[in-house]
Amino acid sequence: MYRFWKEIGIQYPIIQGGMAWVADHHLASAVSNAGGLGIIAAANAPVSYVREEIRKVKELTDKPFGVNIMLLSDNASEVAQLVCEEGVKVVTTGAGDPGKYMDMWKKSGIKVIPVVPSVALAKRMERYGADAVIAEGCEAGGHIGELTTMALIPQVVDAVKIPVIAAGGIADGRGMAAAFMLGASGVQVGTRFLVAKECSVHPAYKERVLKAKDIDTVVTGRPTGHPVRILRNRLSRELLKLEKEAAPLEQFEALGQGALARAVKEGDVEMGSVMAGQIAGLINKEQTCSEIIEEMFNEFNALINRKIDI
Ligand code: TUI
Repeated sequence: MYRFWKEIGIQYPIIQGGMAWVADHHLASAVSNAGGLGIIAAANAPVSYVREEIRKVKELTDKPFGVNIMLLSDNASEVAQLVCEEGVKVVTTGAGDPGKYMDMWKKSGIKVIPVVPSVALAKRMERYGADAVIAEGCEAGGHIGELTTMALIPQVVDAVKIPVIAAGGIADGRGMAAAFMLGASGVQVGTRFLVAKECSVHPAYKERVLKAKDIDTVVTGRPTGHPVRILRNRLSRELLKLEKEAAPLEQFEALGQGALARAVKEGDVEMGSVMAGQIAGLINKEQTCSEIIEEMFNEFNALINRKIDI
């Protein structure tokens, strides 16, 4: 486990989630400079944009960083090549099976860390030569699988030999310690970095996350085959109404089209898709990435060194 992080070259076993439209060079460089692993999200962005983002991070930090490739994107294969051309050291993937890119990435010396929602996919990724997996429970924001972090992590840990990084519902040192108790070797954190000072998501989006309570997220889009966890708003109510009526898929697509960008860029937190994890209710202050990472790690250390009184 420690060898893995040493090879990547980061100080704390904390990876920033590859949040679509959110995880740009500002956030990625701040997380990397703070000793975690910053990630640029390629999402559906044009390849030229992703190239620029990579170059900007290189200007802002000498520390390692990665790129997240969202496999549902039409240009995933072009971004998959771009990371080789640009000498990116770490790739995380989401929303699909990155199998067909694996050889190319391994030949380029890239550390590949796919996000997986199940044991079966974790085992397949290990067979393909993945360096680690991020096992993401359905507490996470955005596109999710079926299992909770609590159930998923120990089952994936028992099924593979490569390091397992836990994601979904982790936003403080307690969550991090719990993940390590389940056998994880690190954590991926998304929602807490959404409200980081260096995160350029629209202030109205941050405000919604900071004000969110425990029960404020819902899962929409199940009928489309791509369930997505978002904060409740007019969009979520309309989507869930369509689900109840078993409306045709085109109607979901019409509502969902551009919805994430509407929230992230325009701050439309009513008809935009305000993706956030269930742990949003725990997050109530804006801090720098450095403060977030230091605080999480200090809490984690205090807990794992503590004898438990019963
Ligand atoms: O990818 C994510 N979270 C995301 S992607 C995203 S952009 C988007 N927006 C609307 C609809 C769909 C995507 C927003 N949030 N997390 C990682 C993740 N990967 N969660 C679940 C999965 C996953 C699911 C199925 C990974 C692999 C998979 O495999 C299916 C297969 O091909 O075998």
